[in-house]
Amino acid sequence: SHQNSGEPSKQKRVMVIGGDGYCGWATALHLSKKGYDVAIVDSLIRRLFDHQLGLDSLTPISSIHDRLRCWKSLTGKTIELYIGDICDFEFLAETFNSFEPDAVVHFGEQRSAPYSMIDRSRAVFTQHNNVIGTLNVLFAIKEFRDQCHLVKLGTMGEYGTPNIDIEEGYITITHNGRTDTLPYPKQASSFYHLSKVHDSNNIAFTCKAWGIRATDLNQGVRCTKSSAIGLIMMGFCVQAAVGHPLTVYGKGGQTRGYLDIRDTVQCVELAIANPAQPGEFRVFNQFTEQFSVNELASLVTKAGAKLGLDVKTISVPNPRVEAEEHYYNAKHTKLIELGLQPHLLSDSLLDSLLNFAIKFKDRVDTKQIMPSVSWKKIGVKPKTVAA
Ligand code: NAD
Ligand code: USQ
Repeated sequence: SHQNSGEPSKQKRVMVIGGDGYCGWATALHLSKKGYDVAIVDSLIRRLFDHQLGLDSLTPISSIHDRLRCWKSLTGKTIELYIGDICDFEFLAETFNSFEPDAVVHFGEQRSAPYSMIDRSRAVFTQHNNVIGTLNVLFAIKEFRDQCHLVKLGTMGEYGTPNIDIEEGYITITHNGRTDTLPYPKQASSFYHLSKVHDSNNIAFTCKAWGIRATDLNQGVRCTKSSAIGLIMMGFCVQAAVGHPLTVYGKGGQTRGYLDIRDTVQCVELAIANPAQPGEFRVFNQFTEQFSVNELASLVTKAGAKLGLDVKTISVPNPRVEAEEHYYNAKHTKLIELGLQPHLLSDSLLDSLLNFAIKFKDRVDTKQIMPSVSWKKIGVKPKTVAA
């Protein structure tokens, strides 16, 4: 079978929904470089959230038009661009009929857990945007491109933190003497994470009912150089750079799966090159290492010391509702079997994240560092969090 050999087996047309975002942009470039025909579909709404919340990314982000022009001048390759909201079915139908994708990689969702917990209207927006957007993609595939493979970004957070091993999507259970392989139980803990659970259910059902081919990539937290909300790894590096103590929420035993952005793009390419069968709902757990919050804090403290930073840690009352000490052992072998070669978190990567944070530390708004969104206090009154 075709496995990550560099060139796609046949020319494939890949639509990257959410291609102006952090993971989507990196993926669009990677696939374009590998010889796929790529189109980006994005509403650019992420840029609006950041304005609304008074958040700036750590580095300035050029406009999507400038980025695409730059790519063309560097490589000679064209990436097509469709600007619009996938919740608008007419727009989505147009993009399908115009681009005729063989695969759709769907990153185009509101991805912040704290954002979804700000107030009722943000919770509703998150679930509407994510669930209806994905439902529209499923209808578009059924109607216009029934062989098109959906590669959907899910999250490890769909599983929560059960006191047994986490499997990849399914678990075989024997109950009262009978045995079946069932969807792994989901215990998401934010309205954002729940939107991913709802998506997974809708995708599983349409694979069965309509013969759609789909891969759900339950991604862990990825290490990134981007903005302020969530994403603990870069958050800790930024705190270290500006001399703020690292904010460990509660006891700090919260353990999650993590991966490098270079592995995100590899995983997506592997999924596209080895598509699911018609009617198959495949689930891969997409992360390469697991760490607790305390472990991350101690890694950043050590890396900071090497750069002459005196990094302190404080425990802040946990703004979230989550287990702070728990068992965690999640399988992640299916992508490795397809050929994933992980970039594990190394001293040199941490060094470069920290140096990056130091370089851009003047752009950091230190008022945004302490958590401002409470899982318990969320209410119906619209909240302006920038204050
Ligand atoms: P991001 O916010 O940087 O990118 C998402 C992009 O989707 C944005 O450019 C946004 O404008 C676009 N978008 C949102 N709703 C849309 C709509 N209705 N129509 C068209 N475009 C829309 O997020 P990211 O960090 O790159 O994450 C991408 C995906 O991966 C998300 O689905 C996220 O849930 C998932 N994921 C991310 C992580 C992580 O650590 N960042 C981990 C697991 C899963
Ligand atoms: N945390 C701290 N201190 C901080 C920030 C976070 O202790 O200053 C803790 C959180 O309580 C949580 C963990 O660190 O237990 C991870 O938080 P995070 O903000 O890095 O990540 P999270 O909100 O879970 O969401 C991110 C992405 C989301 C993706 C998810 C993968 O924003 O899109 O789905 O990671 S996962 O967590 O595996 O579900």
